[in-house]
Amino acid sequence: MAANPLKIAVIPGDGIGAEVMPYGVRCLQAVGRIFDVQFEFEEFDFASVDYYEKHGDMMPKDWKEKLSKFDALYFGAVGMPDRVPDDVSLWGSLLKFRREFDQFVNLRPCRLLKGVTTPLANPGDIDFYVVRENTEGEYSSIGGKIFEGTDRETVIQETVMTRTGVDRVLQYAFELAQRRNKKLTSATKSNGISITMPWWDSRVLEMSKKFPDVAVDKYHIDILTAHFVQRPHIFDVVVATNLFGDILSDLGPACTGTIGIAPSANINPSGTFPSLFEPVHGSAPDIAGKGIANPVGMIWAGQMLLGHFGYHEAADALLKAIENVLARSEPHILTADMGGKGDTKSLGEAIEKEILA
Ligand code: GGG
Repeated sequence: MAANPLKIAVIPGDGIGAEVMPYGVRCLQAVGRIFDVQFEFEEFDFASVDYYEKHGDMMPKDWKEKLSKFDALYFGAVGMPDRVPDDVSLWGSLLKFRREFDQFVNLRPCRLLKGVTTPLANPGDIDFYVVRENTEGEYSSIGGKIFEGTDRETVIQETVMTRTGVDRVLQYAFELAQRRNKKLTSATKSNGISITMPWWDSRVLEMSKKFPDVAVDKYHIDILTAHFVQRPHIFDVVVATNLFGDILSDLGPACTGTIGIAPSANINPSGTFPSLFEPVHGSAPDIAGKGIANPVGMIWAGQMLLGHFGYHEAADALLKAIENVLARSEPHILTADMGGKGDTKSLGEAIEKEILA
């Protein structure tokens, strides 16, 4: 039986993360009231550049102790590059959560919802997951600079792939494919990146022997991005390294209308540590402070949180509420990224109202 009440650490973060978060919480509370899911929310001001400017660090020293007692983290966005370099804010917060809480799966659904306008000419029925390796790969801090400031300046950054790290995310992706349409696509670039990427391919081949009923195909990342745009309906589960998965899970939602609606679950499958649920989008400094950000990614991330804890009825109802509101395509409700004239408040409140209707 899932925990009830669910103890949720709310970490709004920066920019539009803090603007969409209240609607994520309100929608969870609304659906919780109907399906008898209790929440205990506690909000934290760290993992933000405001906190950094006050304290000289993105998080307090005891952040792990503070957050370990929660069932899940509900996270907005991080980064304000005009104030703190992006790599400092990201490595000081979100990447620490993913690594220290061993959230090695980043699950990112990509679905074309009714009523949402897509830029694609022939979208078909888009409904797939990107499974992104989330704790190693190209996101490594191993490397360095030599001869800085001279003509011989040299910069090196290593990619790290471990057998444990790659096999466990592949296993997760294969299991997901097995529960869905038994089709898995793997993304690499094994002609150009000639050590790590062919090795990833070999681990896919090895893992596929345990899942003979799952059809596997593999693509180089460059042509795969073209297929995402031209034939996105052919995909079901796409597994990729940390960087490639990040890119694909921005491109996928852009093909389904807007990255503003895309959710993401950073999962620690064993439950030893809390998992983290966040919108795919970042802090969007260009629109921050205007109240016009799309709250759907944040709200949908809350839906993934409910599903993660086995509250499937509540999760289905929340997704249905999102779908119903978007399907009505009311310009005064929808945000500008969806072609509307509404704002964060109009769209967030419409979904909350739909849950309670
Ligand atoms: N809501 C997620 C967020 O703030 N993303 C900012 C970002 O750049 N994330 C990088 C990543 O997911 O690897």
